[in-house]
Amino acid sequence: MTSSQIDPDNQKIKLAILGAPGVGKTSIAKQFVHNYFTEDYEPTDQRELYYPSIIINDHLYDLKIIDCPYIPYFPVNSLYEWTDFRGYGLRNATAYILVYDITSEDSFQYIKTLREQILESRNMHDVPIFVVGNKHDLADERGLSRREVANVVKKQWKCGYVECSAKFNWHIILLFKELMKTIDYIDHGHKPTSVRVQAALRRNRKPETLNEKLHDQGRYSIISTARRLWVVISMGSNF
Ligand SMILES: Nc1nc2c(ncn2[C@@H]2O[C@H](COP(=O)(O)OP(=O)(O)OP(=O)(O)O)[C@@H](O)[C@H]2O)c(=O)[nH]1
Ligand SMILES: [Mg+2]
Repeated sequence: MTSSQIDPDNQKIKLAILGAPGVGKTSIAKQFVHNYFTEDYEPTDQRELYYPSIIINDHLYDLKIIDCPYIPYFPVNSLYEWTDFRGYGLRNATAYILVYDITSEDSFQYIKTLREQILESRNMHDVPIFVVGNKHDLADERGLSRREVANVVKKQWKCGYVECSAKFNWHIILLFKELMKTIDYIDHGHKPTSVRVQAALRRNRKPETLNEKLHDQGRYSIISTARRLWVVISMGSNF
């Protein structure tokens, strides 16, 4: 597949960002979508939605990122989802990003419980959970050791694990890239060898080529790139 043959049937992906209060959920979403960070803390009181699009492995995905306010528990059934607006739309997410603050052990305990509630509440077949340790810039004040957490998350939970700093925009793109790789793998499986070879041959291609193609369609403009992950703003995407 070449850049001019990007799959026109964009996949709709709903990502829910969950975690204890103040761990940096909003900061991660805003840094990813708008390259914006502030030290000021304004607790999120109702869910915020972001609509970036992403190209990975020549597949175009329209994302709906749900930045959730703190929820005391995951909505165990659709009745709970409807009665508490904070948890609305969470039960059918395509993937979950569970954020904790590496300086707060309590915030890890929170996502531990939340993960159990998610697993008990819905069918999680092919629904990835990604655990994110935010505020890496404060690693001197770390609570649990990285090895301890990575061991639990990767080996026991079989989940992806990334540490990042929304403050310094460190590993934010990486986090979404790793998650989208997982989702792309679930959707498309392994690429056929011939496509992989073509992809390798194209690695030197200038980013502008794809940007221009998308611009020609009048729908997208690229705001950020990192190796094979392309983050684009989708004009008027709504789902
Ligand atoms: N040092 C540091 N501070 C951060 C980082 N990310 C977020 N913060 C700060 O942590 C505070 C909370 O960040 P938010 O993004 O609002 O946290 P939240 O998880 O959305 O909080 P709620 O909406 O209340 O659940 C703010 O003061 C941010 O500036 C980071 O990577 N490093
Ligand atoms: Mg918030």
